[in-house]
Amino acid sequence: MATKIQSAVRNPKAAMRIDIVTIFPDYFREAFDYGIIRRACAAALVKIQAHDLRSWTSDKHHIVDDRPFGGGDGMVLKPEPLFAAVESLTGARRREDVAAGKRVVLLSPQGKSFTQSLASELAQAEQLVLICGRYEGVDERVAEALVTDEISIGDYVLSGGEPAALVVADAIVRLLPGALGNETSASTESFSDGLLDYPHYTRPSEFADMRVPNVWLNGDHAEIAHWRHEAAVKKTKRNRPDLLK
Ligand code: 9WO
Repeated sequence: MATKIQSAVRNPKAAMRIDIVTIFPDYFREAFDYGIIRRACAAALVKIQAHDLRSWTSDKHHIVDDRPFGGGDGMVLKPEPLFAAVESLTGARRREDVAAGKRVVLLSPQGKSFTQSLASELAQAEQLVLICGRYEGVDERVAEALVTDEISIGDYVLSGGEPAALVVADAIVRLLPGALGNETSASTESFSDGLLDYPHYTRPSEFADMRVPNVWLNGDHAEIAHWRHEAAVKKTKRNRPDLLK
């Protein structure tokens, strides 16, 4: 007998929602109109919308920023429009009221690392709200009391959270069931086995004095699988020795 307990995962038939909160919604206008992500949107696996943070202001000038307490250069995103945005998009006014299947993400250099495994976890959600910071930062009460996940895509400073939101949305949407063909499991396993991808070659077998290694051409699938693995280990040693430890 089926219970009525609702797990924290999406109904596989319902589209995931991705709501992006930004002061530059136009930045995303064409970003999802290409390739796998476009097909996933067209197939209604996901509905992605970019929202203007200024639409959640109530003053005449739609002000979203203010000067930092304690002084210093630049401006900080005010908490009120961000709390209003998340409330209208999720129904929650605080982190602890965010429903189990929803995640409220702040893209920030102070976040935890975005990895393939975090992408897989977030791909289970029914709704993601991606908050993009700007100026010198975001009022810390947003990170403390509103967001469920503060995420960094890498150790560098951007001019805003928007490029990071694109990266996170892309990595998640391609994992949604039906977004890829049958290559899905292979292309995610190449990271989950802890190695970089193996090199790929195509025709011509000789180009400008550069030959494709013979083992790649001989059609022996077992031997090719062996050399692909060897090449992946070699490349990982050279470029990402940290992954082998
Ligand atoms: C600016 C700055 C200047 C000197 C020293 C440290 C500093 N940190 C920042 C900063 O964090 N600026 C942020 C720019 C303000 C909010 C949005 N910005 C942002 C998000 N930059 N980089 C990200 C980001 C997000 C996710 N993963 C990596 C970077």
